[in-house]
Amino acid sequence: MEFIQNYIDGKFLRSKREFADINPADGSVIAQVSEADRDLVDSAVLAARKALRAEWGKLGFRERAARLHKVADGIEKRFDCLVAAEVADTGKPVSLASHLDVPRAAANFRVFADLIKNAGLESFQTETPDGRQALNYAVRKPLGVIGIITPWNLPLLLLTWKVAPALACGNTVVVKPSEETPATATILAEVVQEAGIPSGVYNVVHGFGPNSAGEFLTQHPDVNAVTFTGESQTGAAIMKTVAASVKPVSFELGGKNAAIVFADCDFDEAVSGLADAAFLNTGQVCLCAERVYVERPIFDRFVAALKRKAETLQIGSPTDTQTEFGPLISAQHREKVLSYYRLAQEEGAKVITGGAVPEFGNSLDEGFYVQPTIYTGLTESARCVKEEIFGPVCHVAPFDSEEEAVQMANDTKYGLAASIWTTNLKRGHRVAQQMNVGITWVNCWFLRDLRTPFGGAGLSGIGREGGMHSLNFYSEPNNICIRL
Ligand code: NAD
Ligand code: 6OH
Repeated sequence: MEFIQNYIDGKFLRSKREFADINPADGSVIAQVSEADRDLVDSAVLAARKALRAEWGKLGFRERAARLHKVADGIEKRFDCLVAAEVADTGKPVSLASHLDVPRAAANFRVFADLIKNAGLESFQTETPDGRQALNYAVRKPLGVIGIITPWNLPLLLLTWKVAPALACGNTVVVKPSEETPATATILAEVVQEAGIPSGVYNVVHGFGPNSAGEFLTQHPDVNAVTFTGESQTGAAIMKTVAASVKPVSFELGGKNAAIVFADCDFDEAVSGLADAAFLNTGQVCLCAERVYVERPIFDRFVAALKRKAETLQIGSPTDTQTEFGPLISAQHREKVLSYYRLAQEEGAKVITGGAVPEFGNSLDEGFYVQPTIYTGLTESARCVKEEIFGPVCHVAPFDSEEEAVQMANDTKYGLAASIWTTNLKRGHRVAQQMNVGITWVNCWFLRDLRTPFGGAGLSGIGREGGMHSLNFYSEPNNICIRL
């Protein structure tokens, strides 16, 4: 059996306690993982602090960028190994990991390597009322040691989305990947080492949240900033912890995202887009649409077409290249999703399809599968319409006017993403601009340009990452005023 170890100051380290890494497709144990205790987290932060003052701290941005490109090369070289590890840890289909997760990890390093080379500085020519002149310009300095805490749904993609800009800006990092998916962050340590990134710049500590590595990292007085992707409630707990030492935070949190489908949409494009938005990664993407509002004249036809899509999804083993739909991440998460499936019926939902656990008659029955599920008939105040389920499930409701659709879509404490489906260009712009979210897609979903602002309003997060937004979070401006 394999061991997954912590990576601190360029060395792989075991600790006293271990926990099991489980394959969600059949419940088997993939590896034992070393859980970092407080001393190990302390040594990771110390190594990161020391590395800031050593070679890494003296490198210019061109050389940092060159090494980040080498990390991207290394990810591409280990493509198959990273895909296999991600598939085993998450249960996501191999087709998805090889089209989305691993290519995006390489792209994250390339985009931020190029951006740091091309980003300009803010400057002002100053004239005061009494006639003095000055030139102001702000240089970007690293924040220092960044604590990075990530979830299990897109493990390598979301980790590198933070590691790449943090390193591009000259910081050092201590990452705490999700306890469910420790493998790819650990393989990345080897890639980073081979790319010539000095020891101590990238450190990995494994473990859980409360009273474990996650909390030890966010509590640490020598961590200069915390960036976190995960549940809104966890974000609240981390915020409390970091308040004691007033650290900057960037939070990418949960969502209860709406899609609005107008009768004038390209019907087939909308059905296929919504099938992705509801079921991709078994519905475990923060951007997934769990609330779908469809204009009444096409409501019945749309529900029937989405049901066909759900029922023809190829459910199976994640390692089979034909599989489109894998298990949920864990037995515990399946229990949560199934509790919402039961609640939906108690709340009066009509089950259009799914709502149960599929049967395979083989080892996959030990996995954490649920059926893709569509409900209709719930009131807008139902808990299943209000709370993030984070499974392959959506509720479809009819609407009669644009105003009503906008009002229902915005009636949530979350504010991450929305999608609008219409062939009326003016309506697309008009409705998109009324969405109280961080990201709105028109006639598409999860189509990403890594230079754009990414993040959420309300319970969905604090701040934006992406492009210059990431550079601005991961650096500290020092404004220099020169009297002319
Ligand atoms: P989670 O909040 O349970 O865990 C995320 C990470 O936080 C894990 O590494 C965990 O160990 C750690 N953690 C938990 N408690 C902690 C604590 N008290 N202190 C420090 N660390 C702690 O989230 P999850 O279940 O892994 O992921 C699913 C959630 O993430 C969903 O709510 C989803 O919407 C959200 N998500 C949001 C985005 C986004 O970009 N907005 C992206 C992906 C996932
Ligand atoms: C949430 O599960 C998905 C987040 C995606 C990104 O952060 C991204 O950069 O595409």
